[in-house]
Amino acid sequence: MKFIDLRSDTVTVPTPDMREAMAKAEVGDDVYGEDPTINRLQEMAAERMGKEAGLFVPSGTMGNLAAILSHCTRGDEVILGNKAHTFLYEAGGISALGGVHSYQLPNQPDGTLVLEEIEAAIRPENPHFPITRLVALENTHNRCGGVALTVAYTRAVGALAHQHGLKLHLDGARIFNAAVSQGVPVHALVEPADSVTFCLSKALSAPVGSVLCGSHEFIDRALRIRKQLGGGMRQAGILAAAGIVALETMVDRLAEDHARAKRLAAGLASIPGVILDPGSPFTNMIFCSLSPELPWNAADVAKRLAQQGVKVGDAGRRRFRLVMHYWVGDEDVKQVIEVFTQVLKQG
Ligand code: TLP
Repeated sequence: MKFIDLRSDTVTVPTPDMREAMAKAEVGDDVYGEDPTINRLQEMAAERMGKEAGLFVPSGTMGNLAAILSHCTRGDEVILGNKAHTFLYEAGGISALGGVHSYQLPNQPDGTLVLEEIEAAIRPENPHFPITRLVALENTHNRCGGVALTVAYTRAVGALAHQHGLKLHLDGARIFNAAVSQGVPVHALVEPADSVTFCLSKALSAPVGSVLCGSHEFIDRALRIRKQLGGGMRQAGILAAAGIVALETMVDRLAEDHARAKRLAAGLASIPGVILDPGSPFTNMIFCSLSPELPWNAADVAKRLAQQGVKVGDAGRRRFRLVMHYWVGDEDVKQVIEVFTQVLKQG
């Protein structure tokens, strides 16, 4: 059975152009710094982000972990949102592997942290307290519905952090979705951040990898941490080649995903029993719930949708996440609306 898989944009497989570039990629030993394709990707990534240097890492999780461990040492503290991917879904790596303490602030529905709350969370000098080192933001914000943070907000947080001698890290797993949806250059969105991780293997459809970007001095430290984490990948130019194609060909088209997500959301909202989250979709993610009169939970409905060829993520007992991506076309959108309608009718 052919599935329309909306569980995540992480399910995207490489395009034919990526496979060709992978097959032809020039490679070398990257631990010696000798993989020309990785070096090219890192330079391209740093240039796009307006940073001095880039570091290819196997995953967004390792990018965030290497960043936080490069900014902080054991017993230091990072201020981040209680819905941040790093807090919720990275297996507690920052504390398990880095001894980094987290101070969680409530994420607002628009993905932000309240500036006054950030300021109040910064620890004064006192031997009772951990040392606040870092603020971390996420853009787009996954658990806040794929909402994009603005340049103005990111600048305000950067200014606040720097005023207090802290650094700012940005989990920009989907930073290109944030840039395209707001019509702003990506470097403007990440300019206030001292470091940014962005993912090639999500909406950009590459099979593997993320790039961590920052100053030369920061990336030198992150390189050692990546080695400690086992992320020195040798001839991984084969993977980086797909990442280069992703950066060259997959960024501008993200607007198509956002437009399709809007069409799908409108279709779903018209089905009795489906309630769209307020404002959804902001970018490529749709969040919606079952209305209270329906007796089923999201997992049951997701199972029945899958039996009809549509895979969706359950994002709570009665809530779904559907993520639009390169491999979902206009016909698929129609099909998903039809299948949802049938499944909810049948009960
Ligand atoms: N997110 C995945 C799951 O882990 C939830 C998804 O399907 O959305 N930052 C953000 C904002 C992310 O959404 C993700 C992946 C990561 C980091 C981690 O990236 P990977 O999976 O490459 O380690």
